[in-house]
Amino acid sequence: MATEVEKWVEEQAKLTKPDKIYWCNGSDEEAQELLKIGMTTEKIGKHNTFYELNHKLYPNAYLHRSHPSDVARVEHLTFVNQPTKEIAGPNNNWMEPNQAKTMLHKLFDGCMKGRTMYVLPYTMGHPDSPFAKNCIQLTDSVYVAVSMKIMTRMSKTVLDKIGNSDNFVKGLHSIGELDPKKRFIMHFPQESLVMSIGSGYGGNALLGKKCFSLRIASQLALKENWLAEHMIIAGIEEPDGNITYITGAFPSACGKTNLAMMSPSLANYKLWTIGDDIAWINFGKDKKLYAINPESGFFGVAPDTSYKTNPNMMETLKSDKFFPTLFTNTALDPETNTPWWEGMERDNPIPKRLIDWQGNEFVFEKGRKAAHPNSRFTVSIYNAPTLSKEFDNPAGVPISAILFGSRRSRTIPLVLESFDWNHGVFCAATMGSETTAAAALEVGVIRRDPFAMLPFCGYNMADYFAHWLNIGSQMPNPPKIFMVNWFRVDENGKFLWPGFRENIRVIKWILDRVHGRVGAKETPIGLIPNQEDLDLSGLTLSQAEIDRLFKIDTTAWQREIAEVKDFFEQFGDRLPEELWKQYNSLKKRLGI
Ligand code: GTP
Ligand code: SPV
Ligand code: MN
Repeated sequence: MATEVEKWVEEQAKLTKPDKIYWCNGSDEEAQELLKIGMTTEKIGKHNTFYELNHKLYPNAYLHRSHPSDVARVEHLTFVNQPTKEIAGPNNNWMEPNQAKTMLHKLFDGCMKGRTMYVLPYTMGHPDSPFAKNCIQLTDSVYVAVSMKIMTRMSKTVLDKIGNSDNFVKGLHSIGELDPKKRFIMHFPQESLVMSIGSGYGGNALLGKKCFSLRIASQLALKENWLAEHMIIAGIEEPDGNITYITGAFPSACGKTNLAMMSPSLANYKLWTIGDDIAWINFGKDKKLYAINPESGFFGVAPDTSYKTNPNMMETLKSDKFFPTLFTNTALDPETNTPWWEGMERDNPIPKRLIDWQGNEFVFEKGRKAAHPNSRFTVSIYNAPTLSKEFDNPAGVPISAILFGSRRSRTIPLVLESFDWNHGVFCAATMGSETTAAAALEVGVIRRDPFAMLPFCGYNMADYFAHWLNIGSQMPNPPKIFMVNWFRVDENGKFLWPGFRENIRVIKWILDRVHGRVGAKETPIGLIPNQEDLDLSGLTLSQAEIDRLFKIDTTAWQREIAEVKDFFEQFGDRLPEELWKQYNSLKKRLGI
């Protein structure tokens, strides 16, 4: 008797018509085989899928060059096909589910002819965790199969766990023709199904990541009273040895991985990593919030990673513990056969010769980059020297503070504590981030990215805000909520705050607040530190710069208030009344 998994795989094979079906077990030997296929027979454009790097300097490392048109998530081709447009919300692209399936079936029909279909059985979360989910992804890409071994817990035991039930998350993926015109990433939350075609890249193709662990999981979380968030999880050890756990949401490319791996500049503070991108947060029996990281690897931005900015990540990339490590669309130093990216010049002189991310001889020219700006590494979290001993704890860690951060040159101070949970939800719901500091300085273009979840919430964000308000109302002592902003600038557009390792100073104040050790100063927008409580020892900030980090710029806030109104109005009646109440109170406090 065929199991439900076997039946589903069979059906998808009938549609996609692969030459072969191979069931993966997640072992190192298997990864060796897949890498070999990628280095010999499988090609992306003119390049082999994989290229072996110098294993003396980077043990276990391989380079992958993607199709040049396939280098990032594609939000305009990403759809959440809820039963109605209203349920999907203004924050999602939507298609009627049956119509979407008809269209996709045409694209998937025969797309794996001449190729192998890999069946990937994996769990998101530790298999012993009550919060873990069993998943099956099908793919015709060895790059995706090897990446999923690193990013998830892949094993045949998942199949035994699923047994005969049909309770598993389904992902069907094919690189198709890698044609942007035939590229779609479509979600069917009602069926816990993701169908993705035409891209082999990260969040488009590793379906356990953004597609399942955020878009589909956020919908499950709404139904089941938990939270699926775009957040880091870390434990901060204070000099007395006590560890406090925090989570933090920052939009893509706004500093999550760096914060999750921070090497604190303050003596006797340590940071223990649990996750750098996704947190699943559930109520414990004690009615406190507990977080797990459903992933088991980092898919991190390479440019700017260096021993100066993120030594722990450099160590992770050079570790020989977990096999293998992938580099995607970085440049190559042909002399040493090692990956190279912009920012490495902080540690060593730029090599005389470089091969760019597309495999061509790099010609140095102002503004030209050798590595793609969104080039990434895929590496096991077990390689991290800062890995928390709680990482595999099936229950997760208790959360005492939730941080929200983004790039704001003028409005949000270095750190701000919300008055209470509902005010914190308002702050997070109105979060915005500047595309680049330079552009923002001139024209002030800000994209609203509530909770850093705009591209990842699998349903109407108005309902998501209501869900957060509801979660808070179930706790007598909810975690404190803070806004942080490492990106305020001076009159010349230069970052005022040194950031990176120095961010521990802000977190120290946050912990002091959590443990009731210091007071705070009330402002119209929230609570800020009394200056003597913020440890700035050893920094060379002038009083004027410190003032500027916390200044409330009334003109900027007037504009902010107007933008928030426009943003809220697109949700119509669905927006919780509480958020308009918060909005009106803020206006009154600011005297606008
Ligand atoms: P995704 O993987 O896309 O979700 O990104 P992320 O949020 O993990 O961002 P990441 O840590 O990779 O950082 C993105 C960019 O922000 C890099 O260029 C970093 O150098 C920069 N960055 C991170 N932390 C800081 C900081 O404290 N100060 C400044 N000025 N830049 C920072
Ligand atoms: C992000 O864009 O937030 C990422 C990379 O973490 S991806 O996996 O492509 O979504
Ligand atoms: Mn991310």
